[in-house]
Amino acid sequence: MTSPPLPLHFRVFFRLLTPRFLPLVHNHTAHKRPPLLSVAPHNLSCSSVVGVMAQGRGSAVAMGLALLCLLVHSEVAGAATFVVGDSGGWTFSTAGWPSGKRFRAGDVLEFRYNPWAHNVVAVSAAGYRSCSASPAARVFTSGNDRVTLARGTNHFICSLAGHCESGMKIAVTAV
Ligand SMILES: [Cu+2]
Repeated sequence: MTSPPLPLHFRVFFRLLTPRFLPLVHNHTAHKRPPLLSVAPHNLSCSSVVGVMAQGRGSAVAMGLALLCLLVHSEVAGAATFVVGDSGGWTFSTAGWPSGKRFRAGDVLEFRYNPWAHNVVAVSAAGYRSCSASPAARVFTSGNDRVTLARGTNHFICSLAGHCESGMKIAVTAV
């Protein structure tokens, strides 16, 4: 015996209560860039590896660890998350939001919006200019979409009628 599904308006209501719609007011600038991987099992840290190498006792293992340290600190640790539009979220007049910010390939854009009112579509430069999406375009509709930036300029629009024309579009260049 299963109970019938909740009526749609209840489901919408509960959906709006979920935590991801509530924290719109917190934390709108880029998060700090915490290392994704802490290379410190037991007493081993990157600095101790460097110390071992400096003392001329470098082994293949230490070499490997040193390389890993380099990788972790240069690439992976650099990934940051940006909430698009900051406290206003992904909405009209967001087009100017990227200006003055520095994005890197691998950084994540988090689009927060009401999924009943908007969407996010990854488009080409031409699609950005003309506010149009090709049928093959990636479309995001969750209301809390995380999109990883590729190197170069990444373009996104809302494809609902008139929204892109009202500034619901961003071009984000990642280096
Ligand atoms: Cu929209």
